[in-house]
Amino acid sequence: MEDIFKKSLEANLEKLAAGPNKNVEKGINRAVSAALLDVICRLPTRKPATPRAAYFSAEFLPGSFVMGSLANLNLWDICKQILTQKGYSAECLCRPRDPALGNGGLGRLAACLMDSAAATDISLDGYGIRYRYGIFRQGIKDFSQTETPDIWQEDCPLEKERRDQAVVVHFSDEDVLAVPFDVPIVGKNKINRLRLWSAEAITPIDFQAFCDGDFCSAFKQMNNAEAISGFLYPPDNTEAGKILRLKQQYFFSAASLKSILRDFEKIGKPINLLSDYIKIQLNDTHPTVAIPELLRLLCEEYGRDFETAFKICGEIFSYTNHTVMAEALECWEEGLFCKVLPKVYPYIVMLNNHLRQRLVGTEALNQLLIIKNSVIHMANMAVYVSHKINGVAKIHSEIIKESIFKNFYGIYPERFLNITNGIAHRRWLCLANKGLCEFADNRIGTEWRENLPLLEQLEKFNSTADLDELAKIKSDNKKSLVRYLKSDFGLSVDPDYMFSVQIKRIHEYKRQLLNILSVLGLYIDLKNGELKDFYPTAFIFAGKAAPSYYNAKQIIRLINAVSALIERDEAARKYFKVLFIPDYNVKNAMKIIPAADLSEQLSTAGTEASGTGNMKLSLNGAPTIGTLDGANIEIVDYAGQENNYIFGAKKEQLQKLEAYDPMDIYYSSDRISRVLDLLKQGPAGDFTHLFNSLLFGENADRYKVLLDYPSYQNARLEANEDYKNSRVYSQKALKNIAAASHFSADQTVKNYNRKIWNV
Ligand code: 26V
Repeated sequence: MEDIFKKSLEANLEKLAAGPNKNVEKGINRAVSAALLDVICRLPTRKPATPRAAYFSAEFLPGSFVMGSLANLNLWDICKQILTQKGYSAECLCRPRDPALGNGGLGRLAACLMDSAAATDISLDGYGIRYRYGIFRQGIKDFSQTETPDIWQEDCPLEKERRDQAVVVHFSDEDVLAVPFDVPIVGKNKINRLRLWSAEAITPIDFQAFCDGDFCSAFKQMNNAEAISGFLYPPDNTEAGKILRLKQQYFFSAASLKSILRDFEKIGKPINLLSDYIKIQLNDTHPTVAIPELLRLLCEEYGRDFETAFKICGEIFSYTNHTVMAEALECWEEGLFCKVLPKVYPYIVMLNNHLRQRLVGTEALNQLLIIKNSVIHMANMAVYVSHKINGVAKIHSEIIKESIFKNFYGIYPERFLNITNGIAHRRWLCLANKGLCEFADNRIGTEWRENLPLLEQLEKFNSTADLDELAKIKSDNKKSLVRYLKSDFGLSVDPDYMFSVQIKRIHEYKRQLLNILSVLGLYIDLKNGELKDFYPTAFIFAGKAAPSYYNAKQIIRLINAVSALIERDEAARKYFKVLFIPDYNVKNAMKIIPAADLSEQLSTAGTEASGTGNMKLSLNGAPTIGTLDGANIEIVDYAGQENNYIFGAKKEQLQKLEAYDPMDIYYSSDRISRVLDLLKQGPAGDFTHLFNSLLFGENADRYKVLLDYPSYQNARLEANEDYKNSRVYSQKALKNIAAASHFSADQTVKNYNRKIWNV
């Protein structure tokens, strides 16, 4: 494989050198893609009759497909070597914009699982939407977030348009053409497929209007259809936004089912055997409209009765829950749903009646209903039909059984299971952290690259020489991040500072506010001469706030304001640096993560389903400062409490907490009131809104920032103290690297297959 790739790449690069040199970056990407395709066409092809699983997801955040394929085929090092030999920079491969077709963890997990399925020989295809605009590109102006469109579709050589396999999707007001774009997801012995659908108007209809001179309606129809794959998650605070979102969900669910059924028909088996051929994993509630749609198809197109169709659907579907935030569980007003999807709606009513009949007499039947007070609860429907329902970390899978799905759990306990998330280590370690990979290769050989659990053996390599080498690798990675920040963002930071890193979506429950308030607290201590021997630290943040999320945007503004405050103060600058890196995405994550000294995982206990950034940081040798929440719990179980910095109230303590009044804390703690008072027209600017949200109203300090502040500050000082002794700290890093061997997405996807799909 390596030989074929090498020959092909060299030949392609020669052509590139000989040709007109218009856009070298593009040329290099094309050359590498072509060489990859030469390898890919020799892999065993997709066999249409093989039983398979399908991952239905409204989000995929794959990062560069070229880089991902190189990582999956273990061709990255050789590729880099050849490019360097020929005088090109491998950096070019990260240059084109990533397809950023997701918001965060949910979409990134989908991409990691796809990569790992190909690597572990599991037949898993991904189905989603080819949004014209993925998540916005973030900038910072006057301390605040700006949003601009992200144009990514220009150059994606591994992607293939399959117009021949387009299908029509029907809505009450229009028919839309769904055109699939396929990307091969490769492993050493496997090609799977990511199929993303793009929406188009069906031309004959437009054309007629056009001929009739009705340009307005011809173009409007065209634009209406194209809007369906226009934007990732349109804001749903308006009726039009809601309708568009429902249309998106149905659009890709219906198109994907058609495509699957078409493949199944080619095998020539009776429809009753469909579930032997396909298992569908519903990634959160977004694709759950696939359930009534498949019921409808089985009844109307294949002539099955409802009971048979229901049984088939039960065998096919399973559902993963990714959040306990009530706001994120998809609900539709019955009227709206019926208006957009009148043919699908009756099947939801039938499901609701079926549930009512089957569970008649059950206590709390009302909680279980799919339709309540004219609102359709998609999560209830998913749980009622699916044969398996999983959470994404141990604690989260327990929480869903005792909270949102408590009543279902009482009736169907055997359906519920946990599958802890994992990460594609070939991307997050092999691609991102060359130094650490070589450190491992030199001590335990290279087999861990295919089998991450082997990395656990690294733990015993803890001589002073080993630990010093580990520290050197980290220091080199920090220098490399510093260069990147300078060249691409014009940001400066001293690589000798400790790098404390919080990178994730900005959300109140993730508590970036706790982090930045604590920085303000340290600043006050410094000014009062109360901060002794503090090791200089760079507090690094990155993440996007939803454009309509006011508080999250204020938190970004506060971070940047505190950054400026410290910058203006010569004494403070010697100890602190606050850095907000704009436009957090897969590419930036790959640069930041290997350079982190400390991983900030601060969510209020019980709110973060799992987290996956926490795993990536741990695998790259950053101990966690965090709460006992999500996968932090499992990270610490494997790596040891003594090698991490756990703080804050536990979930059980929070549940017992009656009548929490943050004002009590404000009045009883000078340390806390001093910090909070700075928010009110203090030196950093006016942040009265954040001040108020912490102290006033029914939801004052909803996420218990003030409650956990003192223990966070202590944990932070403890980590700072430990960091001063490089060997002590590297030993903790080493334990984390070895223990993160438990979080390979290879293992996760194998669990999905073993416990749910069996394909
Ligand atoms: C969405 C929304 C949208 C409405 C406002 C409130 C809200 C809160 C949370 C979400 C998250 C949607 C689902 C999601 O992305 N979950 C993430 O899934 C990751 C992969 O399983 C997991 O690691 C993260 O903990 C979880 O937040």
